[in-house]
Amino acid sequence: MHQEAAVNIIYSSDHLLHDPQFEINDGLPVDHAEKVERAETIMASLKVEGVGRKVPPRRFPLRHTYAIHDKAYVDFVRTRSDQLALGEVLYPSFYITDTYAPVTSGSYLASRSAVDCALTGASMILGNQRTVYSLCRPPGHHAAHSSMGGYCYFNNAAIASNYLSAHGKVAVLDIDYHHGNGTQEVFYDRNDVLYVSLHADPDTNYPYISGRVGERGSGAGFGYTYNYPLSKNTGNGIYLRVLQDALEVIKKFSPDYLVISAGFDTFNLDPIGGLRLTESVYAQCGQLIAGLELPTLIIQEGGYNLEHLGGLVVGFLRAFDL
Ligand code: SP5
Ligand code: ZN
Repeated sequence: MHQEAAVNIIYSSDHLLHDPQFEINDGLPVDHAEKVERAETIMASLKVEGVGRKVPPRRFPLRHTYAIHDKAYVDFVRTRSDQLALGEVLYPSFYITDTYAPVTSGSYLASRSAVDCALTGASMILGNQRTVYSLCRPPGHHAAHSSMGGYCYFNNAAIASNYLSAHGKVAVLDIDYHHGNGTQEVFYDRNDVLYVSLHADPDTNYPYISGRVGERGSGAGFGYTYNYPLSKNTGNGIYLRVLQDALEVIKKFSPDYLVISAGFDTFNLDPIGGLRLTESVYAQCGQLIAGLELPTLIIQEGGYNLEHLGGLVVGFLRAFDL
C-alpha cells in the first residue's frame, strides 16, 4: 500500500510564552535573536507553500526529560520561571554556561512544550511515519545535562534521540551553525547514538568550548562523535562536500533512525552566523539527507533571519515531502 508521505509538522503555540527581549553580549544587553516570530514565520511559509500537515504535540511524562537532564536542573527552570511575573527576566548565576539564555515567566512551559513536540515527533517515527518536523522553540542543542545556554533550556533533540534509542540505533546529524555542545556531551560515552556535527569553527565562534575534530567520544563512545568545523568563508560547494562525508559516516553506522538538529543560521544573511551558504543549498542538503532513506525526525534549532527563515525551512523540508 502507498505510504502517506507528507511531512508531519509538530507545532504548539505554547512557544509564544517564551519571549525574551534581551541577551547579554559582552556585558551589554542587545536585542534577543531567538524571537517568537521565528516559529510564526516558519509556520506561515509552510502553509503558503502547502508543505506538510500540522499536528499538535501530546503531553509526555517528565521521565523522558530526566533521562537527559538532572532533575534538580529541570526543577530549577520550572520554579524560577513560575516565580517570575510576565515580562520579568532572570539571568541565573548557576546552571548556565553563558549569558544568552535568560529565564522568563514562560520559559519552562514553552521549553516543556518544545520537548513534547520533539517526543511527539519521535513517537510518530516509531509509528512508521517516514519524516516528521518538530518545530521546537526554544531550541535545544546547547542545553547539557545540567545547564542552559545559547538560547536553549532543554535538549529537544537529545531527549527525542534517547527515546528512539530504546528501539534501535540513532544517528544525530547537527547542521546548525553552532556546535551542539549539549547534545555531544549527553551522548559522548555512548555507542548506540552517533553524533555528527557540521558547524562554524569554535576557535572563533560560539560555543567556543567544543566542536573540534579531536573530540571523538570517550570510553565505549569513542569513535561515535564526529566534528566538522568549517572555516569562515565556507560556501555551498565546500559545505555540500563536507555534508557528503558526514553522510558516509552515518551510512557506515547503519542507524535505524536519523535525527536532524536543523539550524538555518548557516545562511549567508543570518544576523548571527558567518558562513556563506545561499538559499538553494538547503534544498540540496535536504535531498542528500533524504537520500539516506531513513526514518527521519527533523528538530528545529537556530536560524535568525526572519525575512528568509521560512523559505529556507520550506526548501529543506520539500525534499522529504514527496
Ligand atoms: C540555537 C542557537 O543557534 N544558539 C546560538 C546561540 C549563540 N549565541 C551567541 C551569539 C553571540 C553573537 N555575537 C555576535 C554579535 C554581533 N554583533
Ligand atoms: Zn545556532
